Amino acid sequence: MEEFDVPESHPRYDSLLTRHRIEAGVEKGITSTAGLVAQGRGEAFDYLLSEETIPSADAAERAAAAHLLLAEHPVISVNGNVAAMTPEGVGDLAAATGADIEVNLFGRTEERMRAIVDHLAAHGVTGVKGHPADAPKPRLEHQPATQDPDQKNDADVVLVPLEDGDRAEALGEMGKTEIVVDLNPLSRSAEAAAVPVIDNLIRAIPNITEHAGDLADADRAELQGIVDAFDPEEARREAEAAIRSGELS
Ligand code: PTJ
Repeated sequence: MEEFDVPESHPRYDSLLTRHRIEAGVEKGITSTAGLVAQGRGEAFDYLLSEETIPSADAAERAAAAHLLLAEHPVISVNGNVAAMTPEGVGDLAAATGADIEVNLFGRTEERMRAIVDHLAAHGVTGVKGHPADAPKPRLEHQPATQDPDQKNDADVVLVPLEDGDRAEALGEMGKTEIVVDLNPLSRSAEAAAVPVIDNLIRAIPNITEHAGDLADADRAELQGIVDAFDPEEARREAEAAIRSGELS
């Protein structure tokens, strides 16, 4: 794959870098080809949001940080897109919140599980769960999404960036507090989430980490206040309104 040599001053630098990472992820066997399609869909929404974190997304990111800090067993779920886009960001967020990192793939293969664990390790992220040695059996084709074999079972708060709608709904039904990062405010995943973060993952992960750093000394009452004040419907509505207004881009 060609080196990425776009200057940082380029107005669409982050977007082009993300695309480059996803392409490289496919070449390395980390990201699925469906992941390329998902990225294209995300880019379209991000373009309509002017590739910016809108205020309601920032509020969602603060609520996400508060949830992760309050949790007994927070888990960050990593798929092929997340691993390719921001391996170091996932490590930083886990360190800031005490969350476990698990690889959970929609299109699961042992090769891809291994490639992702190795890729994370190459970026200093170790102790990742869900690698082939300790992973449960992959879901059989006929099993419904509710019989998810993923290892989030004993988690109380899960961050599932770019999750497939069926799996997001199944997690909600399992009683998990679900934080979803998804640029589409109308997606079923965003609708299933207690905290829908309508932002690009590449901006959302470091911003949640920053909020977690700010809130590191906050007591439980303060964290709970942030969680209680957050309204998921309002966050989705404001993102949709921003997209429809056409004022941003
Ligand atoms: O690696 P795997 O096998 O687990 O597969 C991962 C994908 C993403 C392919 C899988 O979960 C999938 O098929 O997802 P969907 O159903 O295509 O949904 C992806 C959602 O993420 C869409 O609503 C996109 O708009 C959104 N999205 C794409 N890129 C980004 C994004 N949201 C935030 N940041 C992005 N960079």
